[in-house]
Amino acid sequence: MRLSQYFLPLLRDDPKEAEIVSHRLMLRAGLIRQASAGIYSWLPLGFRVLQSIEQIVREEQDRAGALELLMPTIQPAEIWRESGRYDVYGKEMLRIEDRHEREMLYGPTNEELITAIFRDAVKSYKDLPRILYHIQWKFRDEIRPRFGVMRGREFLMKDSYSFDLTVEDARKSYNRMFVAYLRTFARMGLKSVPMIAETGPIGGNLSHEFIILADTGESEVYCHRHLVQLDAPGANVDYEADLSTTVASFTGKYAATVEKHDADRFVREVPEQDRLTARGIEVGHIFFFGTKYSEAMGCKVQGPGGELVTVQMGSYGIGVSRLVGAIIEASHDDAGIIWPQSVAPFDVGLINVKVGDGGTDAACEEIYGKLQTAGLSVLYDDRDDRAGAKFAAMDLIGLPWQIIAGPKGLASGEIELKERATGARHSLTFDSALNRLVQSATEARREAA
Ligand code: 5CA
Repeated sequence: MRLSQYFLPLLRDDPKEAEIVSHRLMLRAGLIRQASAGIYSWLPLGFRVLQSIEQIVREEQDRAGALELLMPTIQPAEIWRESGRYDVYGKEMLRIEDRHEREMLYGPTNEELITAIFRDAVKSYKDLPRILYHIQWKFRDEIRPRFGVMRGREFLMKDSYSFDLTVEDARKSYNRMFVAYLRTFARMGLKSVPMIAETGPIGGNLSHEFIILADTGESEVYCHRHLVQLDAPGANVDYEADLSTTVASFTGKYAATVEKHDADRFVREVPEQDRLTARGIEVGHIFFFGTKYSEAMGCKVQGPGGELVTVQMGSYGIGVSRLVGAIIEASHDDAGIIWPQSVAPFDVGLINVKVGDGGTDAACEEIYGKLQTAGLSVLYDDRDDRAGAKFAAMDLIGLPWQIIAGPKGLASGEIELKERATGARHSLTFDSALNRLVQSATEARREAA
């Protein structure tokens, strides 16, 4: 992509309304624009990141055996009356009346709709277990939308729903999603810590929040330091196998959000030097709520002995749009964003230091072509602007690599390769730079399906 033909409205100054660094950088780097409080448009650069994140989430859901479908954003009120949540949900739910005066709503979550679909389609235990998911916009009329996409009113969520015959089977589905979540966040360069959490309006009595530690996190969290050091399971994880020991290694030590925190237990169970009190961002939340919805909505199947069994259910959410902010919170410096390559909008930024200089222009065109032929995504800064301004813009938008090409280096057959994360710059031939870039891209995509 040529920057001269792209749509990348950068802001020089920090926008006043942005309280945290990710919100500031998302506005400055031209990723989003606010449409109204807590509701955002995704500009081309931001949309590319959102889509990469969505794709990683999708691949790990598929790998865990979940099946993708797509439910609408608008739902009928009736099913929420069936579950009993229509009145309970309160002002957070955006209620709409259509032209026939039918009560509708913009879905804040989808337990009711998926339960209705499953109930009407599945009659036998032979069609269990199943995990269904979609990636769809949600609306919650939060009292205080803030921090940009981190606490929006309209936001993109991946939500999965599991259907099992027994509590024991449901626990297996829960474990599958638990492991898939660890892998999903790790692929985005994030270290997530699962923590016992409050179930709130979704219900049930077993739930884990997946927390990214960051100073600007909304919630206070408490955990054993060792949990932060654990590595996520590898791509070869067998989802058909018993995952309970893997899950146990992540749940065996103290970890709780402030709502579930037990100060006495924390002190009793965690040696002083291992007690970690920090702030965290909730990027995912998984729930087991048994028959809460299936009972209320009559979602039953015929069991092996012909008896009717009420289906055991769980639901599993990931904040897809929130993750864009969370990744920036975890990975930035004073100059701007530092994208992990797996979610970066482009692999590499090519900076032509002297646009208008025949030799430099021709060399950059050739480099631009070769990078693309090698399968790399490139943002080519071919604008006639000061070199300093170009460097600052490229640092701000945070692509993992930069190739800086100017007449001096080119005269001796070299370009400069800069790694955004470390700031390290090396003068080398284009061919060696290309090798390095291809290797880095291959590593970043190693786990892609
Ligand atoms: N139905 C369940 C699981 S599918 C559910 O709705 N869970 S949730 O309420 O915890 O939301 C799932 C995830 O969506 C959260 O972990 C969080 O990452 C994200 N999320 C929730 N509210 C917002 C919001 N206002 N803005 C951005 N992301 C949000």
